[in-house]
Amino acid sequence: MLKSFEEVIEKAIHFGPKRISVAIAQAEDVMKAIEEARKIGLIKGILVGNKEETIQVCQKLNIDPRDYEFIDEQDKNEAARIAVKLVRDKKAELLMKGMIGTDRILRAVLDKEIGLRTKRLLSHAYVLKLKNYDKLLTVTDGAMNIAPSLEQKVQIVQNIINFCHCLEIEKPKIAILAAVEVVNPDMPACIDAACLSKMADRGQIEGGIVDGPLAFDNAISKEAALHKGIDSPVSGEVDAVVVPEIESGNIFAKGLVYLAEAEPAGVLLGTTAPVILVSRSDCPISKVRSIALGILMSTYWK
Ligand code: COD
Repeated sequence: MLKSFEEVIEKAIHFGPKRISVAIAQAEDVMKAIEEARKIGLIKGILVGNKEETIQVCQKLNIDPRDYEFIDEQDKNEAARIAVKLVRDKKAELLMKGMIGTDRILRAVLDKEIGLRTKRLLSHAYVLKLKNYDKLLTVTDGAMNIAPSLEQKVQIVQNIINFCHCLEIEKPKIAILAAVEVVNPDMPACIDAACLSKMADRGQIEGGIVDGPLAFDNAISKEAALHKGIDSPVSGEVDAVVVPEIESGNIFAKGLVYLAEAEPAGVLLGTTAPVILVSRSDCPISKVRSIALGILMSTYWK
């Protein structure tokens, strides 16, 4: 099991360098990340966007533009489509969101003609390293699916189990979060959580141990769970938490980053090739970590 981003990066370096297409690279934090990833042998970059501005950023950061391939496109939507198509046409192995809104890049990824769709639901993994938790904790889905149905949650859970396998977690422990741990019929998140848990018991979701509904305290702390008389196979050892909808996941993950100094990374799951999807405000190193996760996915994802 890979328990830290250092281990993830170390492992990913063995499979690099991979070709990555970057949608809108003309931003300092994007180029800092790309250059760092290139230097440590993770990637070779194809930079799509405003070439002149990207070269200016490179010069400011003492980056040699000759180390990169450029595709000049001023329009952001068109640049996103070109970056996606490069992956679709196998001219790049990974896609990275640069200085562009999440919804714009997602629309290009979802495009029926040039996109990276598969038969699966696409979902997002927000991977966090916390100071007081001894392994990586992944939150899903706080960035793509706005209000998933039960059917979509089944796929979100299956995606996150498959993602955990890429981190060499043999039987990942997945907590389905709600506000309480009993099934309250007035709380739809509880009902979905109970269904998902039972579906995993019956083999309708495979490859992990799934339990819910669990309030976050009982998911993350065995002690808290036992205190409430809950004997859960995932309590205190969760690899991933599944949140009810996008707002709770997004607020929760960003709350941990800004208030608890969690180190973040983010990738999209269920695409034909890995998509690095981090917040524009995330620091360059979080983008390098995300690229490393993407490389592991391009090697291990099933
Ligand atoms: N997986 C697979 N296919 C999908 C998915 C998905 N998760 N979502 C939509 N599709 C398919 C649909 O079946 C349809 O064929 C096509 O894509 C368009 O679907 P719509 O009309 O629902 O898609 P859009 O373009 O209106 O919205 C898709 C977005 C991903 C843009 C939308 O869901 C969205 O804005 N999500 C939140 C993104 C965001 O702002 N995140 C911020 C966090 S940083």
